[in-house]
Amino acid sequence: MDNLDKIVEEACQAFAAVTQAADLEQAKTRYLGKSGILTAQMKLLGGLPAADRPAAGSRINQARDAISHALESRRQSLRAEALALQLAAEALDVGLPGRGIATGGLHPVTLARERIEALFASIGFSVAEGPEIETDFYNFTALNIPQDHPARAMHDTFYVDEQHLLRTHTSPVQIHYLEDHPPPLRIIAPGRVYRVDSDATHSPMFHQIEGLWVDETISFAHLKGIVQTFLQQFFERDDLTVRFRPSFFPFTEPSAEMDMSWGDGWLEIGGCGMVHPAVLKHVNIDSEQYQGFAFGMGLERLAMLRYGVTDLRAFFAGDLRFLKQFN
Ligand code: 2NL
Repeated sequence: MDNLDKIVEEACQAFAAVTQAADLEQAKTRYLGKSGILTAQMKLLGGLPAADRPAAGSRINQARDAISHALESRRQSLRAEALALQLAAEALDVGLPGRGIATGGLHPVTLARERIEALFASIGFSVAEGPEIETDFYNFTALNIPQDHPARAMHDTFYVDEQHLLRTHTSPVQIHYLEDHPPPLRIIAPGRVYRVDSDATHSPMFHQIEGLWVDETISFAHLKGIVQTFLQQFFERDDLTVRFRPSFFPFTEPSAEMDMSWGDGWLEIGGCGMVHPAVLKHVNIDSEQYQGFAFGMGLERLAMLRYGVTDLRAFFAGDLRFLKQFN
């Protein structure tokens, strides 16, 4: 009985020494458990004279209360320490600035293409698309460019295999369209085209936009009016004029190079002509009943002039400092 105070003191020290909840429960068992130190003191009560038992029992109860109290208060302080550690580890500084949202932008060639598509859509043209890998027939033969024709040498062609090539212009798209749709029809065909050519002003892959209008009364005058009005609207310049110079393409007759007025001079902007009867014949259209005009322009050229880009290679370099300017 005399060492009860010592037992209580030891228990308090043991509780204070633990840092984990599990160790605290072990210490509790050591003092208050069935075979614990304090329980052993209880068992000694039976050996005391009956008169001394109540007082001794009461002292043991006080000791047990003191230990229980110390245990509970250590439990609470351990819980508070754990919570404080967790809060410190999970702390968020809600005052930090956000990371910001990076939005992508459209490539200037895409911007130019969408602008052109919208302008032609407003006068009833549909957009036609087709494969970039073509056969010799659709890229050349149907366009009145037979085997061994010198115009094939003009288009330095990438061949995929004996039967397939990368289209050198988007005209094959229009051949497919003419096969599937009876006239009257008016379409533009934008897309990637490929030629064996690479220097400061030529990329082996570039973009073209071709236009085609076939009906019973379509003339060269319609062609010039449509092209000039389109360019005036694309560049937002009502004073822009177009000049045709005689030229040659196997797929048009007559044919012309198109220049537009720019500053004090002229800039070549594409080629055009009336669809050659041999081309119409390849797609089973009666060239006595129907005529059409066709034209082709380089999309990079139009985009450079519209957006003030001076180096063609900037379109293909993928430099974000360049691309972000169009955001
Ligand atoms: C140019 C010249 C041109 C065409 C493309 C064409 C298409 C069919 C029939 C006839 Cl299906 N012609 N397209 C006609 C004349 C010129 O492009 O300088 N392109 C960048």
